[in-house]
Parts: sequence; C-alpha cells; structure tokens
Amino acid sequence: MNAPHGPADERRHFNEDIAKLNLSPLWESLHNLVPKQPKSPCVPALWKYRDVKPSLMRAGELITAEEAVRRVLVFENPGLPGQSSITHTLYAGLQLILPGEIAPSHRHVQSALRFIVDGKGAYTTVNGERTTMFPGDFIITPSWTWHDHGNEGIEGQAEPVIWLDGLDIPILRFFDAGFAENDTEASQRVSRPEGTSAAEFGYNMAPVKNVGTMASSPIFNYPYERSREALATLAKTQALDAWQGYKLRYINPLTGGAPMPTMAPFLQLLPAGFPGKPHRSTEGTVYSVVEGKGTVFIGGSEFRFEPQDTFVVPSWHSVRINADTGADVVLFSFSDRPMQQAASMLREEFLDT
Ligand code: GTQ
Repeated sequence: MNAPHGPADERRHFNEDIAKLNLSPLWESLHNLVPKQPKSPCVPALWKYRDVKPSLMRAGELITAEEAVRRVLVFENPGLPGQSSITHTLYAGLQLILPGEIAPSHRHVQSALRFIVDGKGAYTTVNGERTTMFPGDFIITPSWTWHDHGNEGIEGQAEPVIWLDGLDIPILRFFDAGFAENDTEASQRVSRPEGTSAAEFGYNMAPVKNVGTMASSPIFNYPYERSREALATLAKTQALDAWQGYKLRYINPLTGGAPMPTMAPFLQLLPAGFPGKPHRSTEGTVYSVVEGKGTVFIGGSEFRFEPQDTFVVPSWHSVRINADTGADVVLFSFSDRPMQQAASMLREEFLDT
C-alpha cells in the first residue's frame, strides 16, 4: 500500500468543492459502477393470489375500469419501492375487468403481454381484431398498437376476468422514449373477424403478400390449449432437462425470435416430484404459476407456490424449482432476455448444486 497522497479531510473538502461544479470523483464509486458481478437491488418475492385477489375485487368496487383506464394492482419489488417495477427493466400487475366493463382504447410505445390467470370471456382488441380470453392464454399488445379490453362473457355467462400484465415500462422510462395517445372511441372498431391473425400466421404458414413488419409477432393470442398440448406430448416422449423440465419459448413465427423486441415469454412443465437443479442468469424473470404446487428457491429465499401465484427472480440469483408429488407443475414466465441478447450481455450458468 502506498501512503495516502492527501489527508482525509482535504479529500472531503475537495469532493464538496467539485460537487458544486457538478463533478464527482470516480474513485469513490468505481466499484459500484463497474461491479465484479451483478448486485441487484431487486429482491426475490412471491405474491400469493389468495392474498391479492380480495384487494383486486375491492378495487373493482371502488373504481370502474373506464375511470381507472386500466384497473391494475401493480407488483412492486420490495427492493424498488414506489417505482412500479418488479425488476429494474420489467413492470407487472394484475388487471381486473368485470362483466360489462370496458377499458378504453389507447396506444403507447410500451409493449404489453397478458397471461390470463382467472376467469374467461373477456376480450382484448388489438389493431381491429378481437380475441376472447381463456385461462392460460398468452396474448400480446405490440408497441404502438391500438388496444382496448372488455368483458361480454361467453354463451350468456360473464364473470370477472383477471390477467397478469407484463410491460417494458421501466425500459421506456429509462430511455425517455415513451409516447401515448387515447383513441377517439372507447372501443375501437372491429375490422377483422376473430381468428384472422391465427389463420394467417398460426399454422406454420404465412400470407404470400402484405405480411407487414416483423418487429413483433403477427399472432397476438397463443391459446393455452395448444401450448399445453405441446408440453404434454414432450413430457411423454422426450428426455427431461434437469434444470428446466420441459421448457418452450413463444416465438414470432416470422423471425423465430421473441414475440416482441423487449420481452421473452416461456411456458414450462415440471413433472410431479421434479427436483430442479439451480440455474442463474442476468435476466430478471417474472413467473406465473398455472398448474400444480411446489417450492422455489431463489438466492437464499424459499417460497411455496400454488396456481395463480406470481414470483420474481432478480438478476444473477440462483433459482431452483421443485414440483410437489401428485401433480405436474406448469409455469408461465417472461424476462428481459431479448434486450440482453441484443446487447450481447446475457450470461447464464447451469449449476450442479
Ligand atoms: O392494458 O394497456 O398494466 O397501458 C399498464 C399500462 C396495462 C394496458 C397496464 C397499460 C395497460
């Protein structure tokens, strides 16, 4: 060690002097600015649906979807209070729409995804086409597309519908690149029959003309029925991955990449009794439990989970998931993986213990 060049109080005075010039000494912050490994302020957390649903239903008595514009309870990471963020890059919340309600049409640069958690028969309209929601369906609202939601029920039966919203809100805030506008009508005009996008792009085929842009997937509803069937078949025919069980990613059929530029969604099946091995990644990931019960170990924390619960795995925290015996576990998840891949900064490790 060399002797210090200047006494501590002189250095402090120096720091105070340069602060007046809007300057700061790098040597005080270098270790935090360029850490040896990620040190996320985000913490592992799990929200039990059983606890959240009563508050969401109460919100349904206090404000209409139309007045709220979007009636959502936002999952706030306990390490990022007041920031409406579940990780540094991702926003998540549960949205409620009651029978007969509408959430008015608007558009924004933020991309959104929906994963249906409870109830059926609500719809979302995206750029002139409606899709009816069923539990487990994965739906996207690409950047700058007009969208409104409603709940007319099906076959004369309407019930409250609740879904997980995932948006890249913190990213748009970080870049100061957000724009938004309201539509002139509360419900946009429907110009394409339901099922048109699925017919055009959902069967490993695509229209020969007028395919449009490829930035986001032209499919906007990925029905649970089909994704679940794929996992069930793989679970019968393929070898299990010791870390992830059977895990598939949803894709934009035109590129093979993620359905939207900023967020990557996944669906995975862990057979009953599955003892997962630990894995860590620089991704922040949000999980929604679809089927089965189990235990998730995130860093030093441990949570029991059951269907409809939401949990978050912050960057570089090891995650290990065990399925209880008795029933297979199915998990939906989404992460900021595509942004990290685009910037060549994604790192992940599959660990043995
Ligand atoms: O459904 O358009 O959870 O604009 C947050 C912002 C949902 C939506 C959210 C939104 C939406």
